[in-house]
Amino acid sequence: MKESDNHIERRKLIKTLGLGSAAGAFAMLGAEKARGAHHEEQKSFAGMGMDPVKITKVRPILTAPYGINLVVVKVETDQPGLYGLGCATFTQRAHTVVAAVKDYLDPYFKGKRVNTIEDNWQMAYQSSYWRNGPVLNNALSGVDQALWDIKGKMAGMPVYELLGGKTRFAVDCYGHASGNTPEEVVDRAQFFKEERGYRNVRIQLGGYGSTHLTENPPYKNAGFGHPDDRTITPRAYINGTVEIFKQARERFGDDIELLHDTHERLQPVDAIDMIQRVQEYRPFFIEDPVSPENIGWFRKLREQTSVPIAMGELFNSPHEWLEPMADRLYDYIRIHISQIGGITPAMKVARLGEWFNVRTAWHGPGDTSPVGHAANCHIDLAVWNFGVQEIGIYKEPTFEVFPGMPTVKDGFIFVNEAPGLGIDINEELAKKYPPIVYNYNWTQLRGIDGTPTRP
Ligand code: GCO
Ligand code: MG
Repeated sequence: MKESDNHIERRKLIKTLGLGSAAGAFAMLGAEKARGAHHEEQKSFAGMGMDPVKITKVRPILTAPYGINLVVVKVETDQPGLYGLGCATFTQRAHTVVAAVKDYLDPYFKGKRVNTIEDNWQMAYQSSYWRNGPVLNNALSGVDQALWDIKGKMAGMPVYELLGGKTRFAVDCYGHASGNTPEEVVDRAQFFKEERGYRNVRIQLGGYGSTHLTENPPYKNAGFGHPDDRTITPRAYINGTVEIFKQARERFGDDIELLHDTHERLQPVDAIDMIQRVQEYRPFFIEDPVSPENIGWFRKLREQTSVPIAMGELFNSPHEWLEPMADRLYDYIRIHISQIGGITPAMKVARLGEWFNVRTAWHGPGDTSPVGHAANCHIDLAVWNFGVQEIGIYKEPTFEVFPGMPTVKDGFIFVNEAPGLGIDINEELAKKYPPIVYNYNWTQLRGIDGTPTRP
């Protein structure tokens, strides 16, 4: 194998610095590499030992570079230039997370050590007495992920190395193919397969529950509800979903994995019916067949289908995932890792899943910030029971606002091979994309008679 420039560089560096600090040199090389992608302030903190670096500031950053409110937390330390980033994105209530970080976690964490991540997590988690909610968990996640980022920088290695190292070369992912007609959906799936090299594609007819199929619902004609409310007709949604699976299999045969998100929009018994009807088309998984409130239906569902089930993006509390996981009632865990408090708890969920053959499929659409994507992928690289990773298609200015964010090639996600999470934020640029006014509409779902329906 021809000695790459990399090797020549490395040999030169070690020569100049002398073996004593080879480790530091390697880290510096890593940091050098990343600097291209990183903000200028970065420098190597490798080999500086863990104690006594202290937290000096915990700051929320709210930005919307692609029209979705993202909350990123920056943890600053008493070491000049040493800081970490973490995702705290709960886009539906972004301002409340910002307040929780600013008014509670900043004063709480001031002066605390950066290296005692587990202790910091447990003590902060119980500091509100009431716990396990989306706002406080997201706020805590921002700090937790940032502390892993800092520890990686101090150790001079990517976070996946701290989590046990790679068990695969990259992260297999899936894309979102949707359209208003079955043909449009299958065409979009073809784009992912043939132009992007994806092996896994999620297919949806219209938005979740195919609400575009219901026009002039009776409750609106009767002046009930709000004109912007969305409406689901379960039969139309189920038939449409069966049709897109049918047409996709006709076009691609088994040369593609097909995923679908029911998004908890059906009555459990209808979800069982739909899953039985698409079973012949061999879905990779059906996601959120029931709402977290209907977890009790899982056993009934499991008894009636062999279709793999994915669940969990709405989970905040261990009470929601523990027993169904231990009872092997689903196959993929879809948690939005900031919703449960970050990398520290997510690693525990992943490790637990290993014993019940539940694989990871962390939540990763647009309302997971690029920092959250990096955190997802570092875990994905390190855990044995990885399943698949959701990720959207990102465009500028996102890459400029978040230098070092994971990239996708041929349906695989690659993290930036740099110390920590490998990602940074350009705060000046982020300020150019102030938060948007959140649009609730998509959650305002009703049945044709106006009955509120879980979104
Ligand atoms: C998914 C999800 C999302 C959510 C969204 C809520 O599987 O990607 O269901 O699309 O609806 O994250 O804000
Ligand atoms: Mg979903």
